[in-house]
Amino acid sequence: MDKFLVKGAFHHRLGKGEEEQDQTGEDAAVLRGPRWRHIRAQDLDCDYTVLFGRAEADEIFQQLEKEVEYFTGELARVQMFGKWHDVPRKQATYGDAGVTYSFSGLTLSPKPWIPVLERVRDRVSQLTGHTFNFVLVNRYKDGRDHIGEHRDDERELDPRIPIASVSFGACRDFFFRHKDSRGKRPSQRVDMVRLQLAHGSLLLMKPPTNTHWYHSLPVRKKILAPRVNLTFRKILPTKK
Ligand SMILES: O=C(O)CCC(=O)C(=O)O
Repeated sequence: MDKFLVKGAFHHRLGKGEEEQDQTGEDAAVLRGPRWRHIRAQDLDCDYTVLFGRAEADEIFQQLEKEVEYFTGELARVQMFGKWHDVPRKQATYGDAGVTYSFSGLTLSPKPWIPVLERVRDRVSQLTGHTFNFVLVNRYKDGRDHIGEHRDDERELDPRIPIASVSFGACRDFFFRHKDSRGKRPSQRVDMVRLQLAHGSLLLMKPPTNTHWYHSLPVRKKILAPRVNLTFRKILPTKK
């Protein structure tokens, strides 16, 4: 499926103060087991690898396209400054029975796992040693769909467990911005961290990254192909 160019599978524009360790190509990763790229900056600790080779990533992407059921109606809209807008992408949640999470001011239960999501989840768990009870699926129909700057620092998330972000489809830019370097009068100057998330890739966002850094997937109008991103999370049991 050539339209999903695995451009810069390991392409990461290094910011000042970031370290780069280990670099190799996708084929080698598939043959010898994944090679990690470690991305470090002030309070940022992420690891990146290509988890699925091209053929497997294509197959999973096609299954996701067929089987994931996205939110519609009110859940596909968001209120900003008192006005309702369509969310600029599609979203769905799946997870363990009994798990609940807050979304747009509502307490929701995810849909039960489907085999394609279990397949990706189990592969991530096998590789990282972490287990996940929830996944948020984001589908971007093209480069106009996006997600604005936010931190995944909700209190319901287990703060010790990384968020595992697995991408399929179009390769997209992904930016991190430090919380103290936002706005007109930042209290610190910290360089942004810019990544490209390739087809079949895994980005592990490890603590304390999401406490200190916002992330976003910016608009890229030249991108015409769709992309599906899965963020596997560990949600803490609700206190009774
Ligand atoms: O699509 C992506 O890579 C980002 C998704 C994201 O930011 C999130 O699930 O919180």
